[in-house]
Amino acid sequence: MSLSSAHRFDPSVLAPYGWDDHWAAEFAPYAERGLVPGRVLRVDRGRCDLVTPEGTVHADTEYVVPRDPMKVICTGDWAAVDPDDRDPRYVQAYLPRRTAFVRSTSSKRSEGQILAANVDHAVIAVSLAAELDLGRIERFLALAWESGAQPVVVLTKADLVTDPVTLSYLVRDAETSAPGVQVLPVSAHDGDGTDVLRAVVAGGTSVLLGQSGAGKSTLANALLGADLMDVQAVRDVDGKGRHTTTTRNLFALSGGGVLIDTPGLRGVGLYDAGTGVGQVFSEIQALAENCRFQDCAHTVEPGCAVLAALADGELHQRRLDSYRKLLRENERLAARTDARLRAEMRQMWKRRETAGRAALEAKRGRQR
Ligand SMILES: Nc1nc2c(ncn2[C@@H]2O[C@H](COP(=O)(O)OP(=O)(O)OP(=O)(O)O)[C@@H](O)[C@H]2O)c(=O)[nH]1
Ligand SMILES: [Mg+2]
Ligand SMILES: [Zn+2]
Repeated sequence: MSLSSAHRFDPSVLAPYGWDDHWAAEFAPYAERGLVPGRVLRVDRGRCDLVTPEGTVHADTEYVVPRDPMKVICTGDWAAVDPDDRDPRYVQAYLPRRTAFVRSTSSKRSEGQILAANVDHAVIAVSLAAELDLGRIERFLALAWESGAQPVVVLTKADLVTDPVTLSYLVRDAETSAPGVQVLPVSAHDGDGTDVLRAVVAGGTSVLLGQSGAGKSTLANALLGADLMDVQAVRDVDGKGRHTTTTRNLFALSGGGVLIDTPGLRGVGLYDAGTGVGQVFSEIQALAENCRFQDCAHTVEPGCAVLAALADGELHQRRLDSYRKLLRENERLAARTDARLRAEMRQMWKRRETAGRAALEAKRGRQR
């Protein structure tokens, strides 16, 4: 390790941002090269801001932007950056991710887009200002489980539901769609529930996810105790209007924990989320273990425990329909990814064949 970098690097500075023994060990080979560790606060057009022992630095991301969007450096990543005697500074590498929140970029393509890296809690913000869309909650949950983070559902703007009985029904509806997941009604305006949420996000890194206008940035400001994120009145109910937040931003919370605010997501396509879907519908999977046939499709089979649960009201038809829908979507995407891979392989072989033939002809030409 170069003396100067050893001297400069005081890891305690990065502790509030989640630096620990694990990251120190991962970073060791880069420290030997005289590089500086940093956590990505935000990424913006080929550059990024990182918090480092040398303060917040701006660095070029050219070396860490490969063609695969899943491998592009992202908010929450831990990186190795040039020391301050280099100008411009480059991010030289980023450390292997512990978790990654990924969605598919659009329904027509089958590429994954990474939304946040090294996240422990996925805070799914759903507004109580509109009718609860349980299917959307289930979709976000599938991606959250798949990412490796522990999800929590936050029902925002709880002050708009003035009747406590109505509120308790809404919470219960969300809970039936989220087995094993905490559902928290929260109001950033009057502070209800924010203490419980603060306790959840105090450990590790949390990412706020949800539709535009769900109140993510308002919640971030409430947790931060400062107006660091811009907030704007919702322009339309379906979230297709302008998004207030446009980049993903990482903050250290004074009470412990790290928070990432993200721009609203219009849609979240599943991306290779089979395991996640299973976890969202864990009660259906548990029921299915008692079906007479192991490959039961829960449609007409005799001795089907899922159909029996539907019949006696233990399981709701909406849940089963939603489960099937997400499973189908995930399978379609997997098939498309396979088709794309096959097409790429064919093209590669074709190119090799052409190149091989050209080389052979050139050789023959020389021999003649
Ligand atoms: N009544 C009420 N309104 C809230 C609450 N939290 C947020 N809002 C309002 O909801 C609107 C949208 O809030 P934002 O925090 O900007 O929403 P966002 O999820 O960050 O939106 P994007 O950045 O576009 O993704 C603003 O007008 C807020 O004042 C709340 O607890 N109660
Ligand atoms: Mg916002
Ligand atoms: Zn069955």
